[in-house]
Amino acid sequence: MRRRIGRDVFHRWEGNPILGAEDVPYRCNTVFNGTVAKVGSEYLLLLRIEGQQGYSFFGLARSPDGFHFEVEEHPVLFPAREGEFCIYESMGIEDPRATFIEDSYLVAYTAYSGYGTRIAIARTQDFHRFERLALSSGPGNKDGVLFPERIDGKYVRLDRPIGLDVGSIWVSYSQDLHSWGHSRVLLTPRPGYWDSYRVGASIPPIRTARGWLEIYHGTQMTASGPIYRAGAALLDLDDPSRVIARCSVPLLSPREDYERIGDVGNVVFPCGAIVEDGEIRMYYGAADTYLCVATASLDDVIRCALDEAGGD
Ligand code: BMA
Repeated sequence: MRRRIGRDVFHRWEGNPILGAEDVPYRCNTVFNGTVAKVGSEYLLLLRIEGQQGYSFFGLARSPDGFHFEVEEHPVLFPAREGEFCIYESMGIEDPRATFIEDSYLVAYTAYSGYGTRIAIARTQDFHRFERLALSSGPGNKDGVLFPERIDGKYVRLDRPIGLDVGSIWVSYSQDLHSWGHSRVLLTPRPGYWDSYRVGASIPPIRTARGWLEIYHGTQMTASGPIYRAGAALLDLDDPSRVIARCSVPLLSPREDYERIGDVGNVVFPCGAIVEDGEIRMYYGAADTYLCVATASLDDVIRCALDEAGGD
């Protein structure tokens, strides 16, 4: 009998989408691009919610099992309306990515204004109170993800500056989360591949025996706009500016209606993942309209990054 292995390395949960606008207890346009944290025995999702006004803010959802989530009554973080961050968040805050480092969560997110996008960093313990720490990049940068530990005493981040309209993943280092430097380009779009148009970091890097696992998003431009897919790369544990391996085929591609049809169709956009018992559970925005979850064995994802998974 022909073996059916499915077309994606990640398997969608049959209850997808796990959240849509109808699950949010206040008026909004969409809920998507959420990052996950396990606090005690509870799973939390910090969600990008786009209000009906058109700008985004963050809400919080809770779950006992990582699949069935309830969105809290009130949003937890709005764009700053005063202080240093205010003018750079005037068009919203987007795409949070939470990293547990030392004794708290650092959330890197996109601050969006008429001056462009910047990577902002906020600290939280409980996902209710946030301390804005740094506007950590100039304009034209986004998709910031922080590593969960310092390397050689420095914070490390992947980010996505746009140079000459080319979107590549870079690595940068910092002593204090404010000033970032020693930037190097890491992963660039590959002509002829599924990630030929732009690439950006998606989930905070995960330490594995084979290197830092980075699940990133890559886009391919088509006559009807870009297609967003998810892929994987492995970076050296001691020197993350060294790429060990990169998948040639994606891990997850938009195929279901909820990924194909929405405010921006043909998008899967991960912002967080949890590894438990050898399984990686990835949370992703679908079509800029829903929040979904998909799982894979960590070994399969690493095999895919190493290009050992086969595929065509
Ligand atoms: C990216 C980001 C994401 C969004 C994606 C698809 O550039 O803005 O927030 O999900 O585009 O529209």
